[in-house]
Amino acid sequence: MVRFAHLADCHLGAFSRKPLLREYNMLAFEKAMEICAERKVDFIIIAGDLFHNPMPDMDIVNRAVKALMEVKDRGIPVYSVYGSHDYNLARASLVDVLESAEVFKNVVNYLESENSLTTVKDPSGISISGLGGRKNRLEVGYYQQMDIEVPVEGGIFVFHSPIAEMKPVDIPERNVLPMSLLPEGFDYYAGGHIHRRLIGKKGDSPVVYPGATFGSSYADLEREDERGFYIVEDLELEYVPLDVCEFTRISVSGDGRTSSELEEVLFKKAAETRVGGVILLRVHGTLLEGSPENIDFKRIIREFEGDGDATVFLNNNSLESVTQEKVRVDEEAEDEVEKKVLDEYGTPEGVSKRFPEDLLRILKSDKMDGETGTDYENRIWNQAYQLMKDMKEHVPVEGDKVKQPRQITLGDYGGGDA
Ligand SMILES: [Mn+2]
Repeated sequence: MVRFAHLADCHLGAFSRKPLLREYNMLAFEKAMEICAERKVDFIIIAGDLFHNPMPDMDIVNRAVKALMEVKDRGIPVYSVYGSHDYNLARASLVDVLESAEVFKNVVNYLESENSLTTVKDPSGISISGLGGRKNRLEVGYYQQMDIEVPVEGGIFVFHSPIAEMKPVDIPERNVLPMSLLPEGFDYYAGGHIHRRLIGKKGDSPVVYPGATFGSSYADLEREDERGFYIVEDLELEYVPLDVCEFTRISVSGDGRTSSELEEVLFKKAAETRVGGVILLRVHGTLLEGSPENIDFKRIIREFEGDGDATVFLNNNSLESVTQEKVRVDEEAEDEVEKKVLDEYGTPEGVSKRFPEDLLRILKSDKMDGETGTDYENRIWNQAYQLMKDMKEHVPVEGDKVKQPRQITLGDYGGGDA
């Protein structure tokens, strides 16, 4: 009897601007490690994105290492692969440091193993192989070239990629991995990257995404799914939920209300809502008068959060004012939509049509593999600044000067991708 735990997408350190959410996320992981110890699993697999970024804050590192060492000291090995968030091509990531310190074993590094998979043998006798994720799904190329010997003894294959046949339709992703590219012959495919719990099949073997242990975005938290991980005993799957806090979902419509009426409704709602945990506040609809900018959401959030045992996640993206001009767009491709919108709105007198296009192109450029959040933001800012400087006579200036480039530090980066 072999019993192992399969977790993925812990994203420790996520929600850096929301201390309470960051704490819940960490608590979920600590709880998972405690359960693994209590249940005396033979080993633990973490299928990528253990951390939200390659170099998390030291307090996060400290607690993660403590939790990992507790299971390790009980003789439970931990195997991991890189995720798309905690891998860094240019420099060592924390995952590398923890591997060097033997806190856990990073299962496979494809680049070093030259087109073939290496296998780790757990003391229980189970073989574990794996291939981590890369930014922008670069790992798909590795799967295409990889030479894989079918393991005689079966074993576990750990991966961190979206499988085409299993990917939920609402996750846009260009480079998905067809199931056929997963190497054949394993008994269990331990997936990560998709933050939802999904089970598929390759031949007779389960292909499993346990989902995120807590989540790392508004969309993750808004889903009413359970969060947790799997304990697998002789290929029988048992889902272990991780409940660390209450979730309260509040939806308020602006339909038929003015901005000040809606603001009043929200303050009243905040005054009568006395819950701890996560409050997911969705404000939507079309205002009769006034605009969303007239509403003091910051104060409303503070009002909801009260003494600090609740944390509010606000989504007011679909709140509109009736006077807001709407551009109807039927095109589907992103660049066609942009072109249509720019054509319809036009640019202000004296501003070249190319200005918004160029600015959009700069703002859309992806973070490069190995680029830190700070470097990325500074690069984008400096390019945008240069463009604005070139168009100085057409853009708002302070006095006679264009605002200078600034140094920015960014906590959460990596955006909304899983
Ligand atoms: Mn993830």
